Amino acid sequence: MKLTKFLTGLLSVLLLAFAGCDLGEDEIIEVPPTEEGVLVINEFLASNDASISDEEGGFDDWVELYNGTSEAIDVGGMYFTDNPEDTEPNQIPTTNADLTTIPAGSYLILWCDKEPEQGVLHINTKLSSGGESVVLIDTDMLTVIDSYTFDAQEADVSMGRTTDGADTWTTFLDPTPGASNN
Ligand SMILES: [Ca+2]
Ligand SMILES: [Ca+2]
Repeated sequence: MKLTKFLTGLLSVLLLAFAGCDLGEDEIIEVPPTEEGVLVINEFLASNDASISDEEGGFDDWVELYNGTSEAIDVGGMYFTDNPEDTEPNQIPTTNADLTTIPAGSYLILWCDKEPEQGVLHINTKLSSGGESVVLIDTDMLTVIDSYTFDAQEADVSMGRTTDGADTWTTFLDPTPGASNN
């Protein structure tokens, strides 16, 4: 009786193992792995001599955000700082959602010019070409959405992700503010 039970159990395990193998192969074919998109700091220029200028004609430092998700994201109410230890990061205003909303798969330029009077996309801090950090914090003022720490930067040479949203960073002699890094 016990032996029969053991053999039945063994058979079940073996059958399940084979079934599992088949199921695994089917899963790989039927459901290809998908990478969930994210909101990231995608590129920045910490020393702007002649890259692009803002609407006031200022060649200011800029940070490019990329919305890799399938939904629009309003960054109004989120925070940006150049210092991960900052206890008073700059809040992106919530007063103009048209300007602060990034469509799915699109880009947004934040100007780091210490000229917040120029509009909701102008952050009250500049980037240091000597090296520091770029940090995007969620509306709770706690959750770091993305951050990157960089060394000394050359004028008009940006740093960005090798492809939009990728984990690896590189320098770009031809910056692509507001457009794909590819
Ligand atoms: Ca400006
Ligand atoms: Ca870009």
